[in-house]
This record gives sequence, C-alpha cells and structure tokens, in this order.
Amino acid sequence: DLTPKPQDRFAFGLWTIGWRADDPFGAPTRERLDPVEAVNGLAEIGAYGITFHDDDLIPFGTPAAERTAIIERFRKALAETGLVVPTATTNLFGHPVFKDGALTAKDRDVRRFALRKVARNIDLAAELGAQTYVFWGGREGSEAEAAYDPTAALERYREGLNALTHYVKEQGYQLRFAVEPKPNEPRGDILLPTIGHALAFIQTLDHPDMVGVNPEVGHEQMAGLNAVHGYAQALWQGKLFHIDLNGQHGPRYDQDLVFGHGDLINAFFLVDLLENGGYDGPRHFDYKPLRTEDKAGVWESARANMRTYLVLRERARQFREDPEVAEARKAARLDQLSVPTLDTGETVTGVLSEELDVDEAAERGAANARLQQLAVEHLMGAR
Ligand code: 3MF
Ligand code: MG
Ligand code: MG
Ligand code: MG
Repeated sequence: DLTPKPQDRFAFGLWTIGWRADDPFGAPTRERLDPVEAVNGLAEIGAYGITFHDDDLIPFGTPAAERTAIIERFRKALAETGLVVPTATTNLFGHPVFKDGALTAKDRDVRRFALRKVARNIDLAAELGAQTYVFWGGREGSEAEAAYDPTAALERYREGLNALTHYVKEQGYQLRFAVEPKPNEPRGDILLPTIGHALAFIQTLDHPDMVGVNPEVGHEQMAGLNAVHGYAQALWQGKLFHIDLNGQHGPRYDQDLVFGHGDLINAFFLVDLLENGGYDGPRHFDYKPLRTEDKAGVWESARANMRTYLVLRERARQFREDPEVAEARKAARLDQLSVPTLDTGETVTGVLSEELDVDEAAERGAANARLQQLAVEHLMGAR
C-alpha cells in the first residue's frame, strides 16, 4: 500500500516545506508558509510528525507575549490534526551573531547566549512531547586555520553538550540528544564532519547514553562516504536515535533533494537497513523543495519523499522474499558472515594448527555480482 499513513511515522522539518527558496545567488521564489498551514498540510498528506528549529516557529526576537500566542496557535493545530512533534532543534546558524560559531564560538558571550537559546527551546520541545533534540553545528567550524583551534573547539562543544544534558536531567525531561554530522557548508570545515567523528566524540561526554546521532544521507555523500554503512554502524552501536532522509549526487554542495532523487541504489539499501535492521524512530525528511516549484510543487515533492520510501520498502520486501535472492545470498556466503569466526570458548590457539589450501580458497568466486544485479532488478521493478 503506497498511501502514507501516520503509522509509517513520516515526519518533515517545518523548514523543509517552509523553505522560501532563497539561495546564495538569488532571492526567495516563494512566500512564507504559515506553521499552522504546514501542520494541516502534513496531516492531510499522511505524515505523522513535524519538527522545527525554534526560529522556524517563532521568528528570532519575537516578544514574549507574541511567542506565547504563536505556540498556542501551533499547539491547537497539532491537537486538531493529531500531528506530533517527535523532535526539535535550535537554529544556531542563521543570525549573524553566530557567524563564527555558537556553542564553540571564540566569543564567550556568544557561547553563553547559544546555551540560553538551546535551553529555552528544549523547554518548549519537552512541553510539546518531543523525544529527541537535534544538534547540527552548522557554524561550529572555520575557514581560517590560523584563527582556529579545533582541540579547544571540541572542548567547548563537549562542555556545551554536557551542560545541556545536565539541564535536561535537572528538569526531569525525557529527551535524548542527536548530533547531526556534516563535513562543510556553510563553514569551510565543520566540527564533527562525519558519523564516525560524532560517534567517537559522544563517548567522551558525561552522559554518552543520552546522546546519539542524526545522520543525513546527503551529508555523508558530500563527504564521499557510503551513507548506508554509516547509518549501519550507528545502528549497530545503538546510536541511531534519529535520521534525516534526502537525496544527493555525490560530493558537491548540499543538494537536499527529495529522497531517492539522488543516489537511488543507496536509498534502496538504506530503506532495507532501516526496515530490517531494527531502527524504530521517525522516518524524517530533511529536503528542500526545488527553487523552481510553486506551492503545489512543494506539496507534490513532500508526497514524493514518502512515496519513494514506501516504494523502496515494498521493493526491499520483495527482494528479500525472492527465492532466487535467498539462493544468491547463500552463494555469496552472506549467511557465513553471521557465523562467529571462532567456536564458543575457542581461542586463536585453535586455528594455529589448521591448514588451508590457500590456492583453492583464493580461486573461489565471491558471487557478489549476481546478487547485486538481482537487487538492482528488484529496485527497477524488473522482477
Ligand atoms: C543542514 C541541515 C540542518 C539540520 C537541522 C537539524 C537546516 O544541512 O541538515 O537543517 O538538519 O538544523 O535537524
Ligand atoms: Mg542538511
Ligand atoms: Mg542536506
Ligand atoms: Mg539535516
């Protein structure tokens, strides 16, 4: 069934469908989307969740009374539609005050302001029932090596996240943090550029169990990496707290295409991983409707993300159920990879006296090509 339903747990950032399509070379091509219209529209197309940066919902600098009114209006729309807020995040990159960083700015006043901005929106996230709070450090980085100290910046990043986990615990919120890696853009180099960097960093925190990752397909591909492998490692380490799905064509600017409109083969295997690898969080899209689109095109592209996901889910299911695939998987020795190398209780001593006919073993084909072609044919709907 290719009709998106709330139980599919599709979620969209308010900044995605709400993007006004301004880019470094041109003015916006669309009007601002009212957050209430966003909620209603997403509910209508079968999504279950909406996520936001503080400033997406409440424009930077909004006076307190107005802020309360905006939140109440938004909350009412959520209640009327049943849409939920699974996740929220902070805009620590848009305002010029963050031009040289936020939680890791060299200017200490800016860092303290950033902490305040995050804490304030964490309160709102908790109030709205969010389970995950995302940190994308878009301005935590540099272009000028001489004017940067990555070691000190990492210390400050750690200090900031530690302080915020303490805050969440003090307040008794049920929130987990998810760090979103990205190699570059808008900074020349961003701190925690890949999933691997983020996973290693998280282990140094005061409450590593509270912190996972929110990888984005396009960000890994910008770094020339295999997104499926990155998501898989995060999942394997119990750290895939949340995901950003979208499309990208290799290492170039951050394209934020509709999911599947970039590297489709990687998208197929990613859906297969998420569906069969034990990921149980929201299927969250972080994409940008093309600058060429009008309002109708925006909603068309929002639906396209979910449709791609559902089609790939169905294709992945058929792939796994195909008896020829089962046989090809066996021929490719995939089943063997799940068998531990040593018997229970056995040590390396156990293999010392063994002999292998190396020439014979070297001659065995891996039978990978046939299995890959079967996958591609399932993906193309040719089987
Ligand atoms: C930028 C991003 C961000 C993050 C968001 C947190 C504006 O490339 O991907 O979107 O996803 O800040 O979720
Ligand atoms: Mg992105
Ligand atoms: Mg992107
Ligand atoms: Mg993202």
